[in-house]
Amino acid sequence: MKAQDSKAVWAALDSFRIELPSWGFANTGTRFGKFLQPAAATTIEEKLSDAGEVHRHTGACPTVALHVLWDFPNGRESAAHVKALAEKYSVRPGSINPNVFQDQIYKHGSLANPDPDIRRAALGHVIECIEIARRLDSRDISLWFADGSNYPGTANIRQRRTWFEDGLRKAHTNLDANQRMLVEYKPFEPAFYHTDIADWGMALHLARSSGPQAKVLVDTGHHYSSQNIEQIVAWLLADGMLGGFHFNDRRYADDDLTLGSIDPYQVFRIFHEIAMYEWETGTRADIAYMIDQSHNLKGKMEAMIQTVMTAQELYAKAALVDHEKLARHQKDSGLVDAENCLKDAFSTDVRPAIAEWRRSHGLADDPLAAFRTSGYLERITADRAEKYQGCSPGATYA
Ligand code: RM4
Ligand code: MN
Ligand code: MN
Repeated sequence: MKAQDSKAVWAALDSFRIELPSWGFANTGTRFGKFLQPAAATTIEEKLSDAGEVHRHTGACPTVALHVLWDFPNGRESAAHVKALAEKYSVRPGSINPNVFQDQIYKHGSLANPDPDIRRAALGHVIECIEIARRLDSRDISLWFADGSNYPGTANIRQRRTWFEDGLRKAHTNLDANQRMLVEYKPFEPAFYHTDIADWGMALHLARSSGPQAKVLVDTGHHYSSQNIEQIVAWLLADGMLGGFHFNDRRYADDDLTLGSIDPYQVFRIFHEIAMYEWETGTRADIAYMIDQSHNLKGKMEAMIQTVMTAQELYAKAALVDHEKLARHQKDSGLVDAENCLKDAFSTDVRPAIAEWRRSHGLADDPLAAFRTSGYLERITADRAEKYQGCSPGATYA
C-alpha cells in the first residue's frame, strides 16, 4: 500500500469510534425461541464488563448504549450505580434508550396511544430518560417506538401523527443545550399493518417539528429490500439532520445480522457518502456510530469484536477513495472511471495497515485472537454458568 494510503487509513481509524449496545451481550432470541449462552451477561455490571473487554482489545468502543428498562431497574435512582460501574470497567455511558414498548400498558402504543394517560406515562418515561442521560453526561437520547397497528381502519393515522408531534416537542423542551434526541424509524415489526414512524421521511418530519436538537437515526436493518440507504444518508447529511446509525446487517428484514455479513459494499457506500461530504464541505459530520445487534447464535463478545473490526475495515476503505479524481469523473460523466474510484478503494486490502495502526496504539494485531487467548471468556463462562442451573429463558434482551 502507498504511504499516502496508509496515512489515510490511520487518520480514518484515529477518528472512528463505534458504540456497543449493552443488550448485545445479553441472551436474546427470536420469537420462536432463545438459545441461552452460559457466558451471556444478565446484569448491567456484566454487560459493562464485557463491553470494557471489547474496548480493551479494539480500542475503538469507549461508550456503551444503555436501554433504560433493562439496565436501570430503579430508573433515575440507578444512574449513579451505572455511572460507577462504567468507570470500573473503563467505558462511558453512551446513548440512552427509553423503552416504551414492553410494558403491558403499551399494547396499543406509547406516545400515540389513544389513551391520554398512557401517552402521558410514555412521555414521562422519555423525560426520565433525558434526566438519566443528564446524570450520566450522555449526549444522545435514542428514540425507537414500536407504535403502530395491525389491522386496517383500527388506528387514526393522522391523529397519531399529531400525538407524536406533540409528545416529541414536549420531550425536546427537556433537553439540555448539549443534548440531542435521535428519532429512529422502522417500516414494520412489531406492528404489521402500519408503523407510526415507518421511514426516514416520517422521522425527518418529526425531528424537524420537535426542535433543533432532534436528528434522525438510521438503523441499517430498518429498510425494505434493495432500498438505497446511502442516498438517504446523503440527503440527511445535506440537511444537517443525520444524527447517528444503528449498524447491523439484514437479508430479509430487521435480522440483526453482523454488520457487513450480507452486503459489505453497502456499508462501504454509506461511509463513502459521509467521507465525500466531509471532503466537499471541509467539515466533520457529527454522527454517532452505534451497533444495534443481538446475536442469538454467535458468541456475543466474539460477534461484537468481529463487528467492530468489520466497521473499521469498511470505514478505512472508504477513506481511500480519491475524491478529487472522483469529482472530476463525475463532472465529465466518466462513468466507468468514476465507479472504479469506489471499486478500487473497496477492493484494497486495508488489514495490514489496520494491524500497524493497532500496534502503534499498543493493541494486538488481531483483537479476536487476543480476546480468545485472554482467558476472559473461560472465566465468565465458569462464573456465570451457575445461575443457569434449572433456568428457563426469561424475557428477551434483559
Ligand atoms: C428495534 C430497534 C431499536 C432497538 C430495539 C431493541 O428494532 O432497532 O433501536 O432498541 O429493536
Ligand atoms: Mn435500532
Ligand atoms: Mn431493529
